[in-house]
Amino acid sequence: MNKNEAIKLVEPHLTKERFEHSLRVADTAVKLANKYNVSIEKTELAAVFHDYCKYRSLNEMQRIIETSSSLPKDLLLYHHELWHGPVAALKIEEEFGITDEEIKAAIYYHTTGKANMSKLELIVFVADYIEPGRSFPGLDKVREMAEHDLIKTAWMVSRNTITYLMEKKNRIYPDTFHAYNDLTRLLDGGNKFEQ
Ligand code: DGI
Ligand code: FE
Ligand code: FE
Repeated sequence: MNKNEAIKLVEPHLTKERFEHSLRVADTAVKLANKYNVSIEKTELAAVFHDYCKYRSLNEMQRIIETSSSLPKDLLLYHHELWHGPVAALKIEEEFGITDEEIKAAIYYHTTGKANMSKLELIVFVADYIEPGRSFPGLDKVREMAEHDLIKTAWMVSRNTITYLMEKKNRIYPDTFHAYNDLTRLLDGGNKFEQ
């Protein structure tokens, strides 16, 4: 499947704003893929499909998580905002036959991140946050870092998201913390006490 075919499949499922966000994430992700030597074709598909299930009903997503043998049930204990990535990773295989594990993982983890992210996972995680339609506090610095260091950029995204969630007194999914801890370890060089 190529980017244009993916776009045609995604568009009817999203609002105009969300669809345009997805296209901007794809453009941003492709720039990062060029800079950091990642497959452009995989990046395009992962980015175009990343929010494919954003507007599935909560009932449907809940049912999919409950009945799937591969999705962790603890997702249901956390905010439903965390469900659309894992559900989309499953659905694009089921509905469109996309079996590529790297693409599916980048979609699956785009909201939370996780430990040991691949370059493709990092790129979708970062592009979703820095695409030109976003305006978060401190975003200029994150965009600037994306020109230089993918790990440091993902670390900033992870830190900003956790800080924001804590300020709102939201609960934080373990993978969200795992991403932060792992990226911090990579930046540390692992040379502090084993933490
Ligand atoms: O789908 P998008 O709006 O493009 O962006 P997204 O999928 O990255 O994130 C959706 C929201 O999820 C965003 O406001 C941050 C939030 N989020 C990320 N990690 C966690 C989380 N929300 C909760 N409650 N817990 C988390 O661990
Ligand atoms: Fe999303
Ligand atoms: Fe998104």
